[in-house]
Amino acid sequence: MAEYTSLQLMEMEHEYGAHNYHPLEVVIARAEGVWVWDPEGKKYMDCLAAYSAVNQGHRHPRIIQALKDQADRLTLTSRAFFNDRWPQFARKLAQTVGKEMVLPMNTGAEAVETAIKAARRWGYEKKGVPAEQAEIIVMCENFHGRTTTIVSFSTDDVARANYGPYTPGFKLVPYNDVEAVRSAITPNTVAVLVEPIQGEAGVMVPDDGYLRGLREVCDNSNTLLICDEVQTGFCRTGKLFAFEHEGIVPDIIIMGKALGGGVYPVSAIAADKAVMEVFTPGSHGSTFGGNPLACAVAEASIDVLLDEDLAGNAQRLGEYFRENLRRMNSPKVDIVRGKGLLNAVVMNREAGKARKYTTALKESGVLAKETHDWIIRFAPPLTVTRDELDWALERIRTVLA
Ligand code: IF1
Repeated sequence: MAEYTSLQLMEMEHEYGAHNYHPLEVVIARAEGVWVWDPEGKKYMDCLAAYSAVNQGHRHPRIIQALKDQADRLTLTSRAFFNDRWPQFARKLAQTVGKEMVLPMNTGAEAVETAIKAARRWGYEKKGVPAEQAEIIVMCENFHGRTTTIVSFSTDDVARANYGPYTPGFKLVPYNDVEAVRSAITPNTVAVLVEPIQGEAGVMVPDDGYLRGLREVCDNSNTLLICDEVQTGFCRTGKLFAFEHEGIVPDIIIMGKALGGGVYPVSAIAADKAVMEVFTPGSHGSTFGGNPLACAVAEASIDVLLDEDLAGNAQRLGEYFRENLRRMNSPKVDIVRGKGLLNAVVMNREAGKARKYTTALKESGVLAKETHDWIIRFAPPLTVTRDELDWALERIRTVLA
């Protein structure tokens, strides 16, 4: 018997936990693969995967084993000393993503901040931008994290209001519009920061050619292209990274979430030496960045993605999932969109807000989350099988009928 009931736990959280979320009313107490259980033993399929941080499925045995083995040897040294795991992980990650070097952090926002610092310093020290004049072009409807600098360039007032004074040096342009970026470039532009698919905005997939267009604009203006792959990375969209769908390579890759295998916060940026060498001793860091436990977990996380071809699974089952959603011809659904297993359903205005449907889905055993009132995001772990997807589709069909 569980120590506390779901209701007791929700009330306890309400009493002692800051109300910075409005969670779906389900308490998760145990998880395995794509399945989670509440304290009363009710079973659900997790179709959020912690916003793509659980691509390998909950508690993947190889990742848990790596965590346990490393925990029995060494967990944290700080970077004041070398340790035996970070060099090996740095090499593995750099070679896996095809960049010369990597810099380890912990959360996605920290990796985004690291990329911003790298781009600004590169601008001053390599491009010759006058001091304090660096500009970074960012996209309307972006989501890159919650630090005060990052929310400074958010267009979502819920995430940004009353956190000023805001960090200057960012220029907003519409997403999916290459010309808007081209005309926003100035001699002081050091970088373009973009999500290959905008997750929080509601899985906004840009036109094919958008990233190629940005790559060309950046090449022609000696500007760095930075792709934030925190949510789209590590096989979620059917490729190791979403930028691969357009055959381009960004100058800086921002990684997080699934790099930690749903077990430990691990993030990083990857770049070639021409960019990474702006970081000199003492110019950036983090107590936990590159810690041995994170490295051991992240190595196993990468192995699982590649050995189980989770990109291939996401590609195949993503097509299957969208095809089945469209075939439902639900009168409540305007749009079905996505890439790989990062998908969203946009409800029409008559249908009513998405929260009603995510609650009904929860009652039927499918956990999905609404975003921006009208959109339901579906992003199960990439280890999901066709039978498990059919189980979810059956319930989605009933709720959306
Ligand atoms: C929340 C969604 C929100 C991200 C991209 C950086 C970060 C994220 C593209 C920062 C984080 C998470 C944060 C979490 C909910 C979720 C999210 F987009 F995934 F749905 F909020 F927009 N770049 N996204 O998606 O990484 O510091 O969180 O490790 O804040 O509510 P983080």
